[in-house]
Amino acid sequence: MFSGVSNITSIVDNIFLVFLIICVALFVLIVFLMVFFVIKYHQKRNPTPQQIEGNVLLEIVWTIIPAILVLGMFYYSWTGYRIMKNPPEDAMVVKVTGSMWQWNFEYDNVKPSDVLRIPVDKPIRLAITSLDVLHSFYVPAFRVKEDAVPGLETSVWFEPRETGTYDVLCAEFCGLNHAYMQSKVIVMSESAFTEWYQNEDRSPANAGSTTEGSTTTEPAEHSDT
Ligand SMILES: [Cu+2]
Repeated sequence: MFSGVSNITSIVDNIFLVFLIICVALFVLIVFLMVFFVIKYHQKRNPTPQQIEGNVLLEIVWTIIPAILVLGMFYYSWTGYRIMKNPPEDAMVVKVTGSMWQWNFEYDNVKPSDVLRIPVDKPIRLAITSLDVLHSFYVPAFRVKEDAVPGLETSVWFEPRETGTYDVLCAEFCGLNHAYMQSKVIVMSESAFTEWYQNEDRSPANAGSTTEGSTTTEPAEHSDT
């Protein structure tokens, strides 16, 4: 089925697609039955209403089928959730700190950055926290979202599959400039990443900007206030 720009994208999109198909099938069935019964039991054809007192077989069927369906949907989602909650041991860890109203990233070698630069096809684990209030680290293209909680380290992982630039948003209303609490994920080829990572220049200018790979999302208007 779907493949996506991260391994999580395909997991989430496939689950979403299966749920959508089930929901559409049920919708069609229910609407069809409603119309069918309205016509079949119209007053003209059934002038005298008939009293019906239960139907054990029917009740068993309409209990068991939805139960199986719901348990199946639960199991399928859980297989995805299990992957999302278990980062591989060899994942590269990047510290993510949210604060009003910006995201900051820090690497193992204490290199800071205001955008998240990562190598393609490598598992990345983000160790997320907040300096002030609740925020939520959100990369829509990766289908990755995790709360940033002051005093607590939360964690999320993914493996980017395509180089490019993707939006980072805050998904937890956190005050006046919540809407402008944006950053970028830049997925780079491994060699380009290593070159940047090993560069000793730790000034924000070097940490912040170069363009690598195709731009998949438009840079949003940025406010520094
Ligand atoms: Cu925020």
